[in-house]
Amino acid sequence: MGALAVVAVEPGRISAVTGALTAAVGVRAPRFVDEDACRRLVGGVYAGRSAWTAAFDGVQFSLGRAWYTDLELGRTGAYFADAAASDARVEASCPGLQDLMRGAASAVAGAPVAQRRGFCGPGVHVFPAGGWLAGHGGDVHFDVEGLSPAQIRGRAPALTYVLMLQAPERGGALRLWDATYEGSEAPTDAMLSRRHVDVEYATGDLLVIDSYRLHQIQPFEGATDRVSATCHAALAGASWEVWF
Ligand SMILES: O=C(O)CCC(=O)C(=O)O
Ligand SMILES: [Fe+2]
Repeated sequence: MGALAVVAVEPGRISAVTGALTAAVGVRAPRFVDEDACRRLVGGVYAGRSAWTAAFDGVQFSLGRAWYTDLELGRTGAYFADAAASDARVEASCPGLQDLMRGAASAVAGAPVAQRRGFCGPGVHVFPAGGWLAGHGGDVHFDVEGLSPAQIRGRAPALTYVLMLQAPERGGALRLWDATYEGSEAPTDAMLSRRHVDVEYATGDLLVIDSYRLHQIQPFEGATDRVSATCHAALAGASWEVWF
């Protein structure tokens, strides 16, 4: 069996992601966004700090609401009630970021990608330097929370997009396992013992993975928060839609 591969595509060629993902566990577009643009976006994220949403007792924050956090925290009512305002906060702090993420998803899908009705659009994760996740790493998980039972049953195509806006000083890779969702959100020991690869991010890199793939943020060090824009995309019927 070949090595567990994460392949790179040129930023202008991300339409090749879908094909590349049939053979690789992840596809990276190095420097998809240049450093100056990332710096501006990160400046906006911090200028909008009072509008961040905290989750898991301050383990992480987001600009814009993330479905999986509100689902786990029993806040789905707040998620839907706040969706339009969540998008307005992201746009106010990071103008153009949601369009950039949806544009990336459209380029990969080769078709227009719509915002999922009622859901929050692409948003930003902030994992604080020196925080719990920096010390322990994140949850080992699949990104299936936002998929409907029918989508999961039919294994609807679903992709996760991560744009690293501010890489931490050391560490903070995304570990990708040679294992995908098999009907339970709890990874088995057998899955965890399979091979894995750690994707190290540089600021500006875009990573695309199959949302059914087992993954985990690795611990990180230094005084710099890990700040990344994220969205999930899935084929719903005949068209793709995105949410955070
Ligand atoms: O920031 C990352 O590298 C991945 C984040 C993640 O796993 C998620 O948003 O579900
Ligand atoms: Fe994830």
